[in-house]
Amino acid sequence: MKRILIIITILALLLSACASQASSGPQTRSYTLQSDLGSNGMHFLGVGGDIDGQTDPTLKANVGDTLDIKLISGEGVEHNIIFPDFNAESAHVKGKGESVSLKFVVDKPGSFAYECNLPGHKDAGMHGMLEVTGMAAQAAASSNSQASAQTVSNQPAPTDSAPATGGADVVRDPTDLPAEIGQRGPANVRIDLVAEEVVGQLADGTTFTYWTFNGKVPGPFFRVRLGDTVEVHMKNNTSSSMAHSVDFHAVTGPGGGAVATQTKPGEETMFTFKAINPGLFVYHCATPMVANHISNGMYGLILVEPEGGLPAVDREFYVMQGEIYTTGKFGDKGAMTTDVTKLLDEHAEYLVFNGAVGGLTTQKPLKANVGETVRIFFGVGGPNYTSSFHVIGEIFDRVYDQASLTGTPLTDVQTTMVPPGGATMVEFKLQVPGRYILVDHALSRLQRGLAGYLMVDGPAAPDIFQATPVAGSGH
Ligand SMILES: [Cu+2]
Repeated sequence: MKRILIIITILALLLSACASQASSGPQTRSYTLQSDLGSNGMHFLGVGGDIDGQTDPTLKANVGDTLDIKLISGEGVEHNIIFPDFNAESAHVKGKGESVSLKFVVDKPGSFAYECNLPGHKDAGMHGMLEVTGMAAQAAASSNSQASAQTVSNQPAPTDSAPATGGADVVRDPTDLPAEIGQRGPANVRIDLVAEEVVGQLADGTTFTYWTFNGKVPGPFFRVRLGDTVEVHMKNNTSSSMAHSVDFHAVTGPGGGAVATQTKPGEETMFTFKAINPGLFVYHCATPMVANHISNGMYGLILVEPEGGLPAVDREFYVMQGEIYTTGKFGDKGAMTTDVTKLLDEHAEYLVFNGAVGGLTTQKPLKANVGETVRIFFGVGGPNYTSSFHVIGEIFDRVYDQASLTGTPLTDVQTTMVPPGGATMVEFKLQVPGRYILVDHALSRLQRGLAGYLMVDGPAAPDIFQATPVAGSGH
């Protein structure tokens, strides 16, 4: 019995010796950070301990310590945390309250940055510093057995391998636009936008994760009148991974509304503006990285009719051009998302009218009849490419250059230039039946999906155009 007691005592002494040795050596430093989105941008907020309540707090450690970071999504926007100098990168948090952990050993002294590496989030403010004190050599001795970073997540791994077929139809029908306003006086008008992230059909066998206004690309066509007071409601779906917003080029005020409408998933914002300039204006999401939100599909047009409305035409169409920067190459099959490097290099894989390859050709072509005058409201979401808008086989009778509706239109124009974030309004009469093709006359883009059809029905007009050889013509 006595012998057993002695053994226990020796064991206890040994254990306590080990413990005291451990506390004087490398330690585990635990920090909790919570993502935060407010009017002053996106940030990491310290939770608990020395960093409680601090914005983008400076974290501290000694060489050889294990850093144990817990990242919580405070607002339901997708984030992660990375320490580039240590090749340490956490999984992504998505839903509000979700958390991920990141553990790694700091093996060198110095000042190092940490940040969220989702597109635009660092620029929006999500970055801070890690200060590591101590000697590099000591670190090498104490930590070379556990050099690599490990990540632990409480959520299932992202499934980017969704089936490529069966993506939602995101193509906005080119006839989906409200009737003219015409003669009424100024009024109060309410418009509603809902940010919806959807896996849509980009091309045959290829899907893409679109971010949309109201499920289609482009977003809804809005029609108001000069002098109207417009109440804009901006809702972001609960299932969204990102915050979204809207900047209307028709607005006179900060950010075109973008400052007032940074909207977290599951929330709604609003603002009002008075339409004091007539014209055809682009609107788009303006949440960092703005180019990413636009290229993913978040753009549309709003028409502010001048007093008395626009001249009467027989048909109106709504067409917008955009670029898509997919992870795979043009023509690759499968589920695609955005390649941010290609986006920053302005190297688009796809260019599309109304959201998808074939959207305005085989799926939803423009249709009209001989004798009718048609109007196309054409805008460029972009975010980067200027369009040389042209209809093969037609001449624009009138071009409201730069979508200026109050000046005298240009007449008899073949091709008109429309910059990103810009628009035009063109009108022309149809005399000859057949298929006309809408293009950007930078025709390499035709090979990357950029085409639309205008199908014109009606009697032939041989006095204007004759495709069959005439007897005696020598052909
Ligand atoms: Cu957005």
